[in-house]
Amino acid sequence: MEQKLGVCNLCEAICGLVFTLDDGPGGRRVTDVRGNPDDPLSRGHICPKAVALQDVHEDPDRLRRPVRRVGEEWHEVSWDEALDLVAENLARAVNEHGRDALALYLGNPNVHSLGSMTHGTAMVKSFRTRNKYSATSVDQLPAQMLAYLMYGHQLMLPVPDLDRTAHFLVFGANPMASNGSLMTVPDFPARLRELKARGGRMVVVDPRRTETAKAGHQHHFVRPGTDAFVLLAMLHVLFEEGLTTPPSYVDGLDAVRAAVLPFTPERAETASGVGADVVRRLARELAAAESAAVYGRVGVSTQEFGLVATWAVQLLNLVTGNLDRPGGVMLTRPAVDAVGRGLVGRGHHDLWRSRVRGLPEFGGELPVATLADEILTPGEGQVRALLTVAGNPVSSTPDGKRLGEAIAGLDFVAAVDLYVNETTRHADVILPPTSALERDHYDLVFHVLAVRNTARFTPALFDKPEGALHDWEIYREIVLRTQRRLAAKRPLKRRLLQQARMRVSPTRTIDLLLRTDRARLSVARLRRGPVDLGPLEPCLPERLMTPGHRVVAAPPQVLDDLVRLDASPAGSGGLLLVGRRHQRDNNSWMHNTPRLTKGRARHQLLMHPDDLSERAIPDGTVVRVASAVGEVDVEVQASTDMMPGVVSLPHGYGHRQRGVRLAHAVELPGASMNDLTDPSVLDVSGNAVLSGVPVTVSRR
Ligand SMILES: Nc1nc2c(c(=O)[nH]1)N[C@H]1C(S)=C(S)[C@@H](COP(=O)(O)OP(=O)(O)OC[C@H]3O[C@@H](n4cnc5c(=O)[nH]c(N)nc54)[C@H](O)[C@@H]3O)O[C@H]1N2
Ligand SMILES: Nc1nc2c(c(=O)[nH]1)N[C@H]1C(S)=C(S)[C@@H](COP(=O)(O)OP(=O)(O)OC[C@H]3O[C@@H](n4cnc5c(=O)[nH]c(N)nc54)[C@H](O)[C@@H]3O)O[C@H]1N2
Ligand code: SF4
Ligand SMILES: [Mo]
Repeated sequence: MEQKLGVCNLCEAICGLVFTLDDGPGGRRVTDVRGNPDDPLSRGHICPKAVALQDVHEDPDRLRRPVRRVGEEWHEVSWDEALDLVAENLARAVNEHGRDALALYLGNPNVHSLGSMTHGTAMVKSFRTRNKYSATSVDQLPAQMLAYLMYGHQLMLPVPDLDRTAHFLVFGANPMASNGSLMTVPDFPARLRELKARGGRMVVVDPRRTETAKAGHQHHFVRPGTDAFVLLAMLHVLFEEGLTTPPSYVDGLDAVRAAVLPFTPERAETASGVGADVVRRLARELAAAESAAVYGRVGVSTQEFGLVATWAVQLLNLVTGNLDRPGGVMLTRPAVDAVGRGLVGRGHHDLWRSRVRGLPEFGGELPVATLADEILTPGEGQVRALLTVAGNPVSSTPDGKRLGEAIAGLDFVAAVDLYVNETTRHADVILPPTSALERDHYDLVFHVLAVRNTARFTPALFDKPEGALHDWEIYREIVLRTQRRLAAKRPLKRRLLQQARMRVSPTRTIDLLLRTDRARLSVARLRRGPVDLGPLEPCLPERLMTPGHRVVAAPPQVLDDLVRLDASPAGSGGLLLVGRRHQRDNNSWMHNTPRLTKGRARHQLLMHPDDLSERAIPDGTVVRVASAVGEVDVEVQASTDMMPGVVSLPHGYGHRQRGVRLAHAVELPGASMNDLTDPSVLDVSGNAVLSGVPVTVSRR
């Protein structure tokens, strides 16, 4: 028996783990997974998903060898054959139709893999296509764009200082289930208990009385998609009542004050259902708190006014003096400063636009909601081939059904993925990397977003199996083999430099980065265990990356969109659909592990009993949910936790309808929420609108 430190890379909480390994007849196996009580960040926390790391590792359905699709059948092929096939066809698309003919889609797990961060990004750059897409534009694009506009870097995202805050105001996030996002907070429940014990308060604004809302002190229902009205009205009140105490290094506050003038609490009440008195109280309580952090996440960023709402969240922290203050929202100082050292670019906006809909790029990416248009619309620059890496856009992006059909018609599709999913089932070749337990890990991104500065390197639990490749080795091979076949060669010197970089392992790269950063750590040091670098520290305005180190409080892109908000029609009064996460789900995957899927079903459409009786729909029956783009059939469940007029469905279900059979586990019921979401409606940032989708619900 042996115990080894490890990490869970399934969500942003990045919990430190202790694995117990035993040698048995079938070889070495994990026999126990626990939270590491000595971990300075996660302090022993673990959730049910961590044990599923083992299930994925041992899952017979997980791909371990490259596979090639012939018709509906998959055949194992050698790495050489698979990689050459991919290189040949990617190069062909580029050689025959130009480099924009190749589209790339990067899914969420890339951010959770060291190899993807060090080598995947290099692979993506090497293709120099404008058709670059990722899960960012169905998630946190407004936050990144704002960080770029206001603070000068897309990842300069102030994190709630949860361990010290006196007042935590949450819009559109459910950290009790999600364990936090753009806020790496491994043991949210414990930290919340501590907040309460020191007399702090948590207030939640959400169209569903969520697990988080129930754990807090106050909860207010808000009509989906209307947070901007509430948040702007709070700013309005703060200015009106002279409750602002902004720092000195801010430009544009006069413009902000003028811009929020039309957004009164009364108007917020009409639009959002949050009472004008409540809006005033929320603003006054925020200003009066000894320290406060306003936090908005998926529910706020994936809506029609996501950029404005996300901006207003930042502004509330700023004008109440809570930016860069202990207990407020603060920047981190990780052991590898990915932001300060430029490992991630600062960002750029609207340097080019998408071919079909003319949507602006951000940071080199186009909104994934327009990928199907770029595939289906003929003309120069039309997408002919697609490479997806750790993603499932058919399940995760608006009108997934249409996107799936579009992908099925492409000349060539390749995927780097562990599974045949709703998207990769259309691939010609799937290249599976090693599992998370077989590779070294350091969290380049999530330490940047963590509520405490710590550093942790975890070596692979198992050796790389014979005949397997790590993801970074797959990226390296794709780059080398494709470049050889491209007609238009880049200058030799650049190619050689790039090839040399691709050959250095992620672990060596991290070691170098650790050694040359402020804390002077190393992989060798971190092999002995994680290191605590202390609580978050004030560091502004010096670290701002804007000209003159000033916060840009009123970016024109936001002010322009206030005009659109001002003119937006009041809701029709019909039903609005929102999403939902459960602790045992992980986006669209991990439904193949019985340990996570057993127990009470959780795929249902939640609906208020009054809304059910108004339509004479019996609780528990299968209903038809229809939107502007599609319809799904799903079981309905009455819930007084829903705001009347709002229904909620988790995303990432409906595998069978999209052609995927989960052989190893029970066949899950449920439908894909993204068969209902509408790609034609976008936030000004280009982010998809997944919250507040107008739907009808009827008996079948
Ligand atoms: N309606 C609705 N839609 C949503 C959301 C919502 O709230 N509502 N949430 C959105 C959000 S926040 C996100 S982040 C996206 C996620 O969207 P995606 O990133 O497109 O999808 P995932 O479901 O995360 O699928 C990840 C895929 O990566 C594979 N994978 C897992 N680990 C690895 C690995 O180590 N290497 C490789 N190569 N592959 C791996 C899995 O098998 C799976 O197929 O969904 C978005 N879509
Ligand atoms: N267990 C689990 N954990 C996860 C994931 C997972 O799939 N499962 N996914 C991970 C990923 S990729 C991410 S990005 C994070 C997301 O982390 P969170 O942002 O915490 O995600 P959700 O749980 O979807 O919470 C969004 C909340 O917004 C509410 N909401 C919907 N529309 C509106 C609106 O218009 N206004 C307001 N105020 N609220 C609204 C919803 O009711 C929901 O409670 O979670 C991560 N952690
Ligand atoms: S909260 Fe759960 S899924 Fe997230 S990192 Fe921790 S153990 Fe893994
Ligand atoms: Mo996400």
